[in-house]
Amino acid sequence: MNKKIYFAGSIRGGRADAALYQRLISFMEETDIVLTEHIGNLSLSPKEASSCVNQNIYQKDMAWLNACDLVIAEASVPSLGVGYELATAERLNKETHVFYRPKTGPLSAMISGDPYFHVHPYDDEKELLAEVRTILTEEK
Ligand code: 6IA
Repeated sequence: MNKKIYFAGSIRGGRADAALYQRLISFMEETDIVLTEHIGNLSLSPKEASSCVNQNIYQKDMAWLNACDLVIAEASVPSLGVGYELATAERLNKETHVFYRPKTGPLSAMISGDPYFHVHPYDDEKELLAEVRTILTEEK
């Protein structure tokens, strides 16, 4: 309850799963706090931005990553930014869970081959939400 979650999902890598991110974020917010709820914003545009805007995004996201209790990533849509966040989460020693649908495509070996990450393949949204609920109710 009231864990601070850093949710990572693709933005410039592609928005095919944006509606799924939105539903997953709402689900997690029933019990906990999602620091990065903008990832599920369906009107978020992945277009190019000024270097100043990019620097602000980077600094804010790194501060949230530092402050979070755990990281949950949906990595079915490959994203450079999500990969960077996962490597940073490992460096910061954050508990990190990575979800992906094998049906959509294989996960990068740089994530599935790194024993630091808790990797969760899933078939459908029901299974995704049930596994996330289990993670969020675990006492640490
Ligand atoms: O390489 P990607 O864009 O797919 O990286 C996505 C990941 O990087 C997400 O998990 C976010 O935490 C982070 N990220 C990338 N872009 C943004 C962003 N605005 N705002 C917040 N976090 C971001 C991008 C929109 C911009 C055009 C104004």
